Parts: sequence; C-alpha cells; structure tokens
Amino acid sequence: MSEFSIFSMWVFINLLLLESSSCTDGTSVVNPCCYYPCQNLGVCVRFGTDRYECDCTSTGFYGENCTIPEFWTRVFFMLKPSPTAVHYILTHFQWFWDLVNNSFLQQTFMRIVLTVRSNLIPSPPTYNTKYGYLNWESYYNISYYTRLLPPVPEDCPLPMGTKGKPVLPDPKVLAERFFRRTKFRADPQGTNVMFAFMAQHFTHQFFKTNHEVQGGFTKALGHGVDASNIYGDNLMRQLQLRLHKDGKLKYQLVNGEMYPPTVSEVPVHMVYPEGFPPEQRLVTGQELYGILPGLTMYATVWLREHNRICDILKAEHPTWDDEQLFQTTRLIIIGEIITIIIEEYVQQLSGYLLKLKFDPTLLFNVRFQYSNRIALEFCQLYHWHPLMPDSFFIDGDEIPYSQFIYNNSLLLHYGVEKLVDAFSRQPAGQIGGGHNCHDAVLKVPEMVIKESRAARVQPFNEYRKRFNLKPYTSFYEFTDDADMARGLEELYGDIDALEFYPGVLLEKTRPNTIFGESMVEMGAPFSLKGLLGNPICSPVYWKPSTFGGETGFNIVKTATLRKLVCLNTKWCPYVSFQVPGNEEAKPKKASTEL
Ligand code: ISF
Repeated sequence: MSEFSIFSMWVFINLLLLESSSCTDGTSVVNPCCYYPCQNLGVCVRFGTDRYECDCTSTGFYGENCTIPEFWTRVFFMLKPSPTAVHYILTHFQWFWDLVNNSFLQQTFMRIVLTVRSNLIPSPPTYNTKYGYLNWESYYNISYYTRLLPPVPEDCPLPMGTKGKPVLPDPKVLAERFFRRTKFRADPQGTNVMFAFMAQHFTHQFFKTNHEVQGGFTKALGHGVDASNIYGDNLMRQLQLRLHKDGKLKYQLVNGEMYPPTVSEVPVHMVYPEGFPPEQRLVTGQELYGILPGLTMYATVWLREHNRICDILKAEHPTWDDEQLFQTTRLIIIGEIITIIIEEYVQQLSGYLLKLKFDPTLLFNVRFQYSNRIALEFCQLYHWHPLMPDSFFIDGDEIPYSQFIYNNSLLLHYGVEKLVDAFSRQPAGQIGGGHNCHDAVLKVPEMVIKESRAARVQPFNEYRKRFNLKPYTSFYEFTDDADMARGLEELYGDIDALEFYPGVLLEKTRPNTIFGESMVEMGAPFSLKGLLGNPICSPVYWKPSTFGGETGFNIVKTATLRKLVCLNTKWCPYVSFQVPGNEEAKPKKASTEL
C-alpha cells in the first residue's frame, strides 16, 4: 500500500474512533483539521461538520492529503541532500571552502542560502493568532505577529489536536526538570557573552510582545531591522531622543566620554525598579535596556556611532538640515546592523566555513519580496537564555546577577572598553540540549511555554514537517539523553504532542554545535528573510545616494563589530563574537585593520 493511502486510512479510522468517543449528544464531531491531515504545506479547510479538503495548490503534491509528489517534485526530493549532509559539508572541508570563498562560487552559494531559506517564509504573510485562515484583517493589521502555521483549532479534543494527554505538563515542572542548569555547559562553537548581549540587543527591536493584551500582538511595528531599539518605536520617543542639531541624538558626557542621557534630561518611559536613582536611569530607544549593563553598553556604542556618522555626513553635506542628517544616518546605521549581523553574528552562529557576505545585489535577479512580518514562532524560537553565564567576569571582578541587573553604574565605572573586552572573553552557554538555563532566567522558558499555549501553537512535529524535516517518531530519537526522553514521554504521552519550544530547545544538538537541527532549519529562514527583506536591500534603495553618497554606502558595506567598537572608544579592546583562541575553524578574515 502506498504511503498516501495508509495515511488517508489512518485519518479516516481516527476520525471514526474519536468521533464515536466524543459523541455525547450524537451531534458533536471532531474537527477533521485537528488531525493535521494535509501534508507538504497543503491547507486544511473544513466542510460540513465531518469533512475536510486539502488545498494542494502549488505545493508540488496532489491527492486527498497532498501526499503524492508531482513528477518534478519527486526528482527534486531525490536529488535534495538532507539538512544533516548539507550542514556537515558546510562545516567541514576547509580547503574546499578556502577555494570557494576566494572565487565567484562564494556568491553562488550565498545566493542559494538566501533563496532556499527565504522561500520557506510566506510573503505576503498569512495567519495570526486570531485567524487560522487567510483574510484581509490579518494581512492589514500589523499589530499582530504573523504565524507560519495556523493555531490549533479551538474545538480540538486535545490541547495539541488529537495526540497526547488531555492536560499538558506543568510549565514549571518542564522548566525545573529539563531546562534548569545543572552545570554550566559552554557553547562548543566558542560563542561568547558579547554575542549573547548582541542577540538580546538586536532582537529586541522586533520582538516586543504586547503583554497588556492576549492574542499575539507586538509593539514593534517595523517588523524587522528598523533600529527602533536605538531610535524608539514611535515618533514621539524619537523626537525626545534627538538633539535636533546636526542630526544627532542626545547624550551626556561622563569623564569626557559619550553615554546615553538620563531620564531627567530625556523624560521618556524606561523600565527601572522603584526608587532607582534618576541620575542612573539611562535612556535608550528600547525601554527595557536598563535591565542589563550589556544592553546599555550596546546602546552606548550605537549612540556614539550614530553621532559619529552625523559628523561625517555633515562634513560632506554642509547644506543638509538636522532632519536629513538624522534620517540618512539612520539608514546607514540600519545597513551597518545588517552587515554585522550577517557577516559576523550569523557567521558565528552557523559555524559555516562558507564566508557569509551581505550583498543585496545577489537577489536582484531572483523573485524576492522586500517586506517582512515578524512571526510568533520566530519570537518563540529566539528565547536563547541558556546563553547566559553563571556570573560575569569583568576586569578581575566576579559579578553575580544580583549586582548586575539594573546596574548601569558598572558601565559608567568600567567604561565601554573594559566591558567589551570582558564580554568578548567570557564563554556563553550552549543553547540547545537542555539543562543549561541559569536560575536567574529560569522563569523565561516557563513563560514562553505558557504563551505558546495561550496562542495555541501547533506541535513541534508539525513544524518539523513545515520546514521539510522528518517528524520524530519517538522521544528517544529526539534526544540522546535517556532520562529526558523518558521524562518527556511520561509527561507528553506522544512525540506528536511535544510542544514547539521544548522541542526546539531540548532536541539533541549536532556534534560540537550550539543547538539542534530544528533551531537552524526553522530559525534561519525567518532570520535571513528579515535581514534581506529590509527596504534598504531593494534595488530602489541599495545605491550610494540613499546613504548620502559613496562614503556612507562604504560605511554600510564594510561595517564590522571591531570598527563599531573601536572607532568609538579611546582604546581598542579584544572584540569578537567568539572567545579568543577559537579562530582556526573560521573563514579567513579579509583584514583586521580598522
Ligand atoms: S536565528 C538563526 C537561526 C536560528 C534562529 I531563532 C540565524 O540567524 C541563522 C541564519 C542563517 C544561518 C544560521 C543561523 C545559516 C546561514 C543558514 O542559513 O543555515
């Protein structure tokens, strides 16, 4: 019997079984879409009460459940290497990648990475937490995070659809048993705390869940890299933060060095504990950044960079007013962010020997939409709190969380240089594999799991399929940690009921890497689509005039983390996303000079 007919029979038998068991008054039937019957991106539509149809349009498959491949689909899948094989090749064979990186092949590979990844993200966006079907409201109302898969239908018999236990495990129990750190496990790729704070600083411009309301809403309406963490997420805040002279942002000088101003000078909302001294309440674009000196440190560096670029632009364009200097500088800053994120941050994360290059022209001859909508699933995936160390080592001092949180005086006391140096030398934790979340942040996985239930996020295995990965068939295949597999099986009952976030974080990691297969295969598409979908990457914007001429355009194209720091500090510390001594297995840097 073909795979297709077995699957159809399975759906049918289950429908009969569950139907009879749930019929109390003879009329209630299970919504057939609760079985997730439509495969390969087919869309499930309910007809009548007990029927469904799968819309297989342009999936490359046909049949009742979109399970029969068309001819070319069959050929494609026969030739397509597995993600594991691709990852292996991309992280081995240094000699091969040395050749590639120095030839036109580098661009070819980069184009393939960008297109293959972006094609997994629907654009324009589709569902959201309220709507599991296409409609104008979810397209138009950008206050929602979008969703890749529709929510689990409200009327399903079980929380995850039709599989698993009637009650999901207590999130606190999940956090304690599988997330809590037993012993700090450093990331084997050598990722450091500097990276961890960049991750947090960078993502908090587009992940700003509105917790005042339920339903998957965001306060970050830019839906991507808009530098709202530097300039504020609304015009009122931006105008408060601006100096209104030469395009610059307001600042204060401490010992002759530039730092963010305080709330007394810039009266905007910042989250600080009650009774916190006003002169220590530094102001940043993002209202939460006072919480960690690592975030205020980045805010300081970007503030200095913004004002530095303003000077450069003003020298070339003495006739430009404050507004034009500000707006053009902002575009340059956005460009610099994207360059640094792709060429250094994603490079570090991926562990690839292929040199990643930010070059929007790679997509000029392919079909690509210059727009982006942040997805709830991306936000869930990106909770990388296992990165956080046990404590912070700065200039010979060990600083526990209790003295680190909301302590901007550390930034003013040590200065940017010493913090960058310290954070760049200290290893961050491995994200995947479980048991690596410090007590100080253990509430986070609990909260993420609660949020995913409120938003009715589909099971982990449904997302595996959505990203062309094989669904796991058992908890023992999912993780090599037998204790964890047993525990999860006992709590969830069925691998098909395992939730999305525990799935992505607890999955076995690939050998010597920061996380498992699913995190890369699911996260990279959102990430790259978000970076390249930015308007500055479109042919209309990607030209010198947008950035005030060749000077600005070059600043964007040649941005590095090292330049970002060292062109804005008195001395140049060790600055990297990787702890020192881990450099061998990396694409060769073109130049280390500023
Ligand atoms: S973000 C992310 C991966 C997971 C999350 I959440 C990335 O930013 C990322 C992007 C691309 C790649 C790796 C990680 C590489 C280049 C790839 O596409 O495989």
